[in-house]
Amino acid sequence: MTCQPLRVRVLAPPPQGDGSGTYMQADKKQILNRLATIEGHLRGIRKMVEQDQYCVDILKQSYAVERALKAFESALLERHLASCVPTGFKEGRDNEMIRELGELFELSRK
Ligand SMILES: [Cu+2]
Repeated sequence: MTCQPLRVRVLAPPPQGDGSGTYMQADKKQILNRLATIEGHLRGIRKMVEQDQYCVDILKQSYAVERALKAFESALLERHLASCVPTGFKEGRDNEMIRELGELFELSRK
């Protein structure tokens, strides 16, 4: 990920102190967990192909990976919109933020 560091908390802030990124880490961990699940799933599909399993069964698993990847993208985009984008605007990088979001929107439709 090439995002700016998370500076805006999506979840409720800790009771006191600055929290030192506890929530940020949980967020990143969730995203990494999603990726790990997808990687494991893909290895399973590879094994199915190597073992000449039925195409329909392999395709069903592949569709499931696609759904998992979409969920990963949603989570990452949500994180970006909640953290990097507001930070970019606060830092006066409005045009860059808008250009990037437009680019993402176009790519997501291809
Ligand atoms: Cu971001």
